[in-house]
Amino acid sequence: MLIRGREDLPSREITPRGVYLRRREFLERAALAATTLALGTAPTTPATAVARYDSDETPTDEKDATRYNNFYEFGTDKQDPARHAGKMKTRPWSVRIEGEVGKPKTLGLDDLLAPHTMEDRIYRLRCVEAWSMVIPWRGFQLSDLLKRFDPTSRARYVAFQTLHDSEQMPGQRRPVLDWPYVEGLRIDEAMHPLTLLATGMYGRDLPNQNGAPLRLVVPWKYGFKSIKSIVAIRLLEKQPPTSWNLSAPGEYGFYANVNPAVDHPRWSQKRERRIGEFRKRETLAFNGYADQVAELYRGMDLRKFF
Ligand SMILES: Nc1nc2c(c(=O)[nH]1)N[C@H]1C(S)=C(S)[C@@H](COP(=O)(O)O)O[C@H]1N2
Ligand SMILES: [Mo]
Repeated sequence: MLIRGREDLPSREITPRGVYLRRREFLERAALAATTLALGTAPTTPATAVARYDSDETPTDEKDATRYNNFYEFGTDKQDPARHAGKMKTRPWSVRIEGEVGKPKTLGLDDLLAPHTMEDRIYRLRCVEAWSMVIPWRGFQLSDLLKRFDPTSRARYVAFQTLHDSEQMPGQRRPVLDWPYVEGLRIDEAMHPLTLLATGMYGRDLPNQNGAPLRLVVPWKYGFKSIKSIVAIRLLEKQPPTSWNLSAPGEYGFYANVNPAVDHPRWSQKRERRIGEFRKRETLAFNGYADQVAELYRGMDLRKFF
């Protein structure tokens, strides 16, 4: 079996290195130029429309983001995924889309990705262990994928499942978690424009340790919600079980919204260490995305639904 090289990937999957940065700069200049034209004067505030979902913070060093990972399928040390995930075969790869959809289907990765236009977005990632990073992701909105499969009116939740193969994922030989890793979102969270399926980061395909070939990115929730190396997406009427909630229900809830006001039972969530920095930063409600997502939880007691 040949392992597919970059040259075999659909061309829109290939973003030349550095383009994500230049593109952002270009869009900002273009928006600025358009505003200047329209007003006939230099604008006093920078254009924000194109950067709405982006963080304007400096991305974490790529070496840190690819060598300091949580991916328990490859071991529980932060360095284990970079050391051991290389063995995982990410082509061919298929994803099952099933449950409360009009058109359940198992699709090869290329067919799954084909109708989607990749975008680059810089998001913060905040782990429940109180560290954070800023990552330039490449991906597309989960909502665009879900819509293709015609969710039924009973679809209230979305469940995700990681590959289960202890040959390729040696960490699955130990009962650290109940394998395979599973995660879930409420349907409105899944359909939110901030929620991405990522296929790349830093202008390249995802390294295996970061969840190749396809992972979830939910920037306002603790990192464990962003499940890696997805093989199944299931739409459901009932709330699905999630790995960390099964493992320690008192410590990890289903919602797992970043919330500095609700401490983990064993440590504070008020502050975080940005990887690459020494000083601590204040953790922001919903990881700084409150303007976009707080509305989803209006009227909910976020201490109870943590
Ligand atoms: N399948 C799977 N997905 C996973 C994990 C895991 O152990 N297995 N760890 C989670 C946790 S705890 C975090 S913080 C993020 C880390 O993502 P990163 O390594 O790309 O920074 O992945 C999440 N997704
Ligand atoms: Mo995490």
